[in-house]
Amino acid sequence: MKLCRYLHQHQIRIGLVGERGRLRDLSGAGLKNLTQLLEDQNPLHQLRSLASESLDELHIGDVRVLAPVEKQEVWAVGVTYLRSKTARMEESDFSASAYDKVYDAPRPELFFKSMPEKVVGLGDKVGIRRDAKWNVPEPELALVLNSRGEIVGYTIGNDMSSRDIEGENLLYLPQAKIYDRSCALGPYIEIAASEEEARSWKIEIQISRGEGNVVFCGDTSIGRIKRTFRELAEYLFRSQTFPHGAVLLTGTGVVPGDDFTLQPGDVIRIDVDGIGSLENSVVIV
Ligand code: DO4
Ligand code: MG
Repeated sequence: MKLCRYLHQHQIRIGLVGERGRLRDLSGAGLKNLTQLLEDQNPLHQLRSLASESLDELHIGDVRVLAPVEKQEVWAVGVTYLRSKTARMEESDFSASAYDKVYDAPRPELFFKSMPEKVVGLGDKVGIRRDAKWNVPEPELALVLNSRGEIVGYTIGNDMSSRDIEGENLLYLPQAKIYDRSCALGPYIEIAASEEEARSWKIEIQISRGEGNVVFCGDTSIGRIKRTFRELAEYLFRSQTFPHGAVLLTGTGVVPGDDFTLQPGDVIRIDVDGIGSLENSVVIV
């Protein structure tokens, strides 16, 4: 079941997305925010019960879809796919052994990505830094976790990154990863899927330039992520509380060739089988 956070008639509402863009307004059944549902002891049961009520119906094309995040911090894990490890070892002489080691180490790489209010949603612009020369999107599955560290759902994430800054020195990672418009999430949260099902999904990316020329496309299977989702969530919640829950990006497995960099105006589209499509155009920040 797909949940959506959207703006309609100047109000933020929560809706259930159905076939052919059908959107049912859950606010009418008393659901005022996402967190209320994510924190429920049995979100799926709660959602089914809300969905059985008679609800106003809209079309997704008539509303503004917002990033599916409220007060949740966004974190990310890195080097969870072999492709990510090799790409990073190639971009950096200086830090190559760090990437090599973390791929096999028991403790994963975890880093802070974004405050919720800085996340951009479907149709918003994502940023490339004005002081970076080599910029890429990172298409990633994102885990939606409640305050108990339970995986309640999945959404799509784009971990925008500056590879030249990251490659110059590992200590520059926060500057390569955290800046205005560097994190996109959306469009929906898929609530019902198990980890096994999510691991069977494909994640695809397409980057278009100018009159729709495709300048890069690629895909991978979510099942290639080296670590289990439970393990990733468990490390995030070790010695740290998230009173409103958190969103955790699970790493990228699709990296364009070394001669590719994003340009302003490029359109990035990320598709995940079980969730939908997240599309954003690029702007310099
Ligand atoms: O250490 C660099 C970041 C890794 C990352 O973001 C990824 O693998 O997706
Ligand atoms: Mg990443």
